[in-house]
Amino acid sequence: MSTPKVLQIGPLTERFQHNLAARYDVTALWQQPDPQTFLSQHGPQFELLATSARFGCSAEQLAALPNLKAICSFGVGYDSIAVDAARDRGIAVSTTPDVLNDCVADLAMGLMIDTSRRLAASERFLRAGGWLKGNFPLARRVSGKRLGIVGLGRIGQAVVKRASGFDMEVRYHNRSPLKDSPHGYEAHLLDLARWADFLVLTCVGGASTHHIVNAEVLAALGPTGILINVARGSVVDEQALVTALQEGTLGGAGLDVFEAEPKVPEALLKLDNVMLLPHVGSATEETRLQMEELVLANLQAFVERGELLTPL
Ligand code: 8YV
Repeated sequence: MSTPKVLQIGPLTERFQHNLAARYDVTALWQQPDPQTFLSQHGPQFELLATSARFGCSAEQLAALPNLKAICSFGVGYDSIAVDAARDRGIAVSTTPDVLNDCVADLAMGLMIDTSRRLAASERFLRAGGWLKGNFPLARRVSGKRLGIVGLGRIGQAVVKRASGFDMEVRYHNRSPLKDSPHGYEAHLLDLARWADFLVLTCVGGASTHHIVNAEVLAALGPTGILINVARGSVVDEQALVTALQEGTLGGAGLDVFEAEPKVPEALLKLDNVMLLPHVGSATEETRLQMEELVLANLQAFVERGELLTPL
């Protein structure tokens, strides 16, 4: 049997590249001088595609791959993949769910603790010699606060599990209530924001959630409220967020994702009531290894049995 061909959209780790190349005849699209021209000439050769939440697969790319059968993506988000077009053509799509729940939830807790107790801000104060002149201003308690989750899926549940150790009351907003959830459901995001001390975003990105956290929601969260975003930058109206933080109508924000990442608005960099992270929710050695292994296992299952292990 000949080695199956795999088209890869963008690079992952060296280890992944090595393991992929050991099993497949890999074509690196990003290394082609003109990727779209390459696709229009060679697209029909490929039945398998490897990508990531970051690089995705656009509708234009998909259109140039008439024989594609499976897309195996690294990451749980699929807003960068033209999934509707893939579904219409019967192309199977896999992501890497579950293996990253704990790390993303850990990071969300870290952001909650940092933004309310002001860990990084107080460390900056100490390093700058501020302590020699006086005490750092009082921060805010984490334990016992009200936690509003936007998108109570697998990652949201992992955040809730951690929050129970902090005696937090939990409510959530999804498009519809979950059948077996013990937590209060808010049909309107605005009502959840009014109620919550922390509003934590663990929902999907893409058109269905674009800018759902707008100026009104931020105002409802209020001057002592804190927004945590470990989902996608597109969920938040970033300009409205900057204004709310500058004017103090929102207490603080912990952000791992941004609308135009890796570009972060200058105005956010100047603020002290935010913690800004470079999209590191799943970025641990352990989790990234499991994500890589799951992409490889999905490809293998599809080649051997025509089935993905973790289809969308
Ligand atoms: C990815 C992510 O690691 O899983 C996701 O959707 O956003 C991250 O965990 C990153 O985007 C890799 O492409």
